[in-house]
Amino acid sequence: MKLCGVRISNYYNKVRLALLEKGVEFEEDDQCPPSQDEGYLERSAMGKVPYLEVDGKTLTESQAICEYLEETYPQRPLYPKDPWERAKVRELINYLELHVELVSRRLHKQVFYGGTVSDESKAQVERELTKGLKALAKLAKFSPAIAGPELTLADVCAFVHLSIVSVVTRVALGRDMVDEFLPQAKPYLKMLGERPAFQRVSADRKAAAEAVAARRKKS
Ligand SMILES: N[C@@H](CCC(=O)N[C@@H](CS)C(=O)NCC(=O)O)C(=O)O
Repeated sequence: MKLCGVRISNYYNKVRLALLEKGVEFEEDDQCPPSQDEGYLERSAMGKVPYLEVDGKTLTESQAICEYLEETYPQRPLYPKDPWERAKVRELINYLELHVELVSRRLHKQVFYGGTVSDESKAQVERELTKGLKALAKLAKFSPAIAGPELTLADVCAFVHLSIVSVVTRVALGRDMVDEFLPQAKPYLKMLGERPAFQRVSADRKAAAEAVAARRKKS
């Protein structure tokens, strides 16, 4: 089984973290950036990362990949047993990804790729993020994990996504919206960051980001 993508990607890191937390053995091709080349689209139909190669076949979409891993490797589960609690974990993941991460992603063009985002788009993002983060604050338990006492896939998602949303809103909007609407997030992310798998993924993400910055400076 091989995980393909790049270590600066939050969705790639979501799957990598899930694999590491579950203690599943896997190979990695972390030099496999998103692409619209025909060959790449055969493996990842939208040209996105991550994708997982298993026995010559590929699977895309981080959530589908994580659910496949959960069913195939039930050890060290990242979902609670109770169906209601499992659904609550999925609910949190949807809030994090659809109503927070995907919204703030509209600012990436400016923050990471030297482009510009119009004031109108920024205001729209700000409005939608306010709604998404307020909603997340209602659902998040932080007791101590985001869905309750046990670490779940929702924590993995919160870790990889909230840290980016924090930076992106600070840089593009001049306000850290995560900190504003989820003041518990900072100590919670710090606590997660002390787990070995989280520590490792963070360090590797940082190194990958530095390598990208150095390459851009050269070219
Ligand atoms: N819903 C997808 C999102 C994956 C995604 O957006 N990946 C980004 C990198 S973080 C990507 O490949 N972007 C390139 C593109 O959109 O063409 C998932 O959960 O896997």
